[in-house]
Amino acid sequence: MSDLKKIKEEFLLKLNQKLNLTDINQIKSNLFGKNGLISSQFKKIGSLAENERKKFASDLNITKDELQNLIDTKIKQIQDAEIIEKLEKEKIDITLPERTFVRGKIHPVSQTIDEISSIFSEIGFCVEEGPDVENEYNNFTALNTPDNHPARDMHDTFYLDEKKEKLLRTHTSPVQIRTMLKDKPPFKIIAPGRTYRSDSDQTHAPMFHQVEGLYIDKNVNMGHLKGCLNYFIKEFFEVKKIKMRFRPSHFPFTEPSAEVDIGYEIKDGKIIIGEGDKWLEILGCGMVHPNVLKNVKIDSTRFQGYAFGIGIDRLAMLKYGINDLRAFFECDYRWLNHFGFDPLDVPSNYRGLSR
Ligand code: 2NM
Repeated sequence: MSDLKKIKEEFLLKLNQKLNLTDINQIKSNLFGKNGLISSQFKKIGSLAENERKKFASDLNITKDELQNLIDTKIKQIQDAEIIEKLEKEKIDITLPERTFVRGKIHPVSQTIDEISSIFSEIGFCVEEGPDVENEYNNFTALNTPDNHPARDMHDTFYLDEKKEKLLRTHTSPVQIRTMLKDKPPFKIIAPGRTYRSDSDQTHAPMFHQVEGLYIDKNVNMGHLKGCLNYFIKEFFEVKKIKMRFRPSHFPFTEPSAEVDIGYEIKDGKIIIGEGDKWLEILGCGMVHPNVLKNVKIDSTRFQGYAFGIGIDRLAMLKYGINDLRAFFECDYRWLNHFGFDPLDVPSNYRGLSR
C-alpha cells in the first residue's frame, strides 16, 4: 500500500471514533502541521524521479483536499452537536409550577378601565387610544373651542412650548377627533386614558384618568344617550336600579349639554349607590356640536350623535371605597397590596363589589 493510502486509512479510522474539538484539532495538526504527515509528503516531491513526480504530486493534492474537507465537515458536526447538547441542558420546563414567586397587583385605575371597557364593549363600543402629547388643534380648536375661548383657561393646560402648539391633552376628546378624521361614520368608540390639568389639591391630581365615549350614526338622539349611560352606571355599580338625573350644562363641543348625577345615601357609614336623596355628579355629556362634525368632515345633516366624558379615578374611589385620591399615584406597595387586584382575575361586568 502506498504511503498516501496508509495515511488516509489511518485517518479514516481515527475520524470515526468519538471526537471532541481538541481531538480533531490534534488530528489536523498531525496531518498539516509543520512536520505533519501530509506536509512531509510534500517535501518528498523534489527527490522523486521525473516520471513519478507529476502523478504523485497530483495524488497528494487530491488526498490533501479530501482530508481537509472531511476534517472541516467533522468540525462542523462537532460544533452543531455541542450547540444541541447545550440547548438540551438549558431547556426550561415552563409547565413546572414556580418555586419563588411574588405576584404583583393590578392598580385600581387599571382594573376600573378594564371593567369600563368590558361594559361598553357589550353594547358595541370599540376602544381607541391616542398620544398624551397633543396639538392645540385636536385638543381645542377642532372641538369648537377657538382661541381665547374661556374653556381654554378652565382647563389649566400644561403647554409644552412657547407658541402653545404642543400640550398635554386636557381630556381624551382628541382621540375622538383623530378617529373621526381617520375613518368614516358610523363611530361607536370609547377612549380611556391619562389626561392632564395644572390642578392639585385634596380632590384633584395634575394627572388623572378619563374615559370618553362617542356614538355617531344616522338618527342618534338624546334618548339613546340616556339609555346607554343608565346601562353603564347599573353595570358598573352592579345594581339593578339606578336613580339618575340630567342637569342642563355647557360644553363647547356639545349642544345641548348635560351633567349627570346619581342618587346615593350613607348607611352605617357606607355609601349606597342608586338610592337615597343625595346627588353625586359623575359625568358630562351631550349631543356632538355640528361645528365639531364640520371640523372632521362629517355631514351633520345626515349624521349626528352623542358624546360623554367620565372621570375614572373618582369612579374607582367610589366603587372600591378608597378615600384619598393622592394615594393613587404614590406607588406605595402597602397601598397597592391592599387596594390592588389579582392579575389572574379577568375583569368582567360582574365582579368588584361582590368580590
Ligand atoms: C365631555 C362632555 C361632553 C366629548 C365630546 C367629544 C367629541 F369629540 F365628540 F366632540 N368627545 N367627548 C364630551 C362631551 C366630553 O366630558 C365631560
